[in-house]
Amino acid sequence: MESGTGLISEKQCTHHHPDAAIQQESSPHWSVKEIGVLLDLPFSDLIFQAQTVHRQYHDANGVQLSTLLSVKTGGCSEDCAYCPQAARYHTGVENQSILSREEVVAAATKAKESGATRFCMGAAWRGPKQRDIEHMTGLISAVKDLGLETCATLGILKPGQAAQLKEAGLDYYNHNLDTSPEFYGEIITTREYQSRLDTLEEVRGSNINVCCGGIVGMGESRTARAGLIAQLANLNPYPESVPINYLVQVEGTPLYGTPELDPFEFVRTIAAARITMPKAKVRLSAGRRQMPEAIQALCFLAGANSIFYGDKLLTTGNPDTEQDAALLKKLGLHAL
Ligand code: SAM
Ligand code: DTB
Ligand code: SF4
Repeated sequence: MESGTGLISEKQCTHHHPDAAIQQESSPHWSVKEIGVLLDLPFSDLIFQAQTVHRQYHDANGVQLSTLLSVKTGGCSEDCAYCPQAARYHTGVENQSILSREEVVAAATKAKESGATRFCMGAAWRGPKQRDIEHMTGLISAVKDLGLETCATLGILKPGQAAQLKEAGLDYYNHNLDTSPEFYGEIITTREYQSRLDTLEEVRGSNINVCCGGIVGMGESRTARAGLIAQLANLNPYPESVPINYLVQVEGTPLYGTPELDPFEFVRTIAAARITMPKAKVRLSAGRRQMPEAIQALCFLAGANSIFYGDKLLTTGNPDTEQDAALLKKLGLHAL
């Protein structure tokens, strides 16, 4: 990769494997080291490269808007160190059993009226049971009937579950790798990295679009951020949607009090995602409420072209829609 010139051609794959041509077409192989080189570039060189790639593949001023709804909140059995919904941490999140079809339709209708095009339903489960899948299929088809794209994030999927969700009209499934394989054990011990890759295979195998990203600001190194991006970029094919979350520190979680990461590191991570996954929608995800507008603008410049839109993420706050509409207007960005 030429550094500093900003002249990008799709990365050449150097593998001599018989499938190399296919691999290159859908997902050129990136090493952690190469992504580390990108992250180490002078900031302006990195942003220029990302912006150049962005303009080759996307409407430079378009932003996709997704609204989140927690359809089942709190009481989760897992130990994800960032998560306010894990039962074992005392975060003040109130448990809420699964919402009814009427409640979800009301929230989705409001999201559509506000301008969202995708509605993402999250559940605090290790993974869904068969009766949960049956309830979710009802929610998915009801949201789909409103003319919205549907997304769900329900945890680990067992064989056959993704097919049922697809059948109900699910367009995207979100399942994050969260961080690099090496740092992962510091954050989660109740499920393996491999289980995440297996769920992503289930989703891919059922022809559901993959939404997969991670979290930045958990005390990881720059190399760990490169490791996360390498994992994502080397999925074959890479995800259609890549949410990059900036850790929302919630009191009571083990990661509360983690030294704040310099926001430029977050912007760099967005740029590396854009360069390595040129066709993906890269989402500037959690953490925007804590982020100055100027940093958000840098994220758009670095190739982010999707946001969570609506007053709430799952349990924590997000900028309100009026504020976001004003920000998009100021920056001359339009909804996709
Ligand atoms: N329980 C399911 C699972 O873990 O797959 C689905 C919901 S879970 C809350 C979805 C994702 O939200 C996590 O993988 C993580 O990337 C993100 N997330 C959770 N808490 C967060 C926080 N405090 N800050 C940033 N991202 C967070
Ligand atoms: C994703 O990558 N980020 C969203 C969504 N996928 C499900 C979740 C962010 C959660 C932030 C903490 C909370 O609100 O509970
Ligand atoms: Fe449970 Fe998901 Fe939170 Fe982990 S991230 S504790 S699996 S809700």
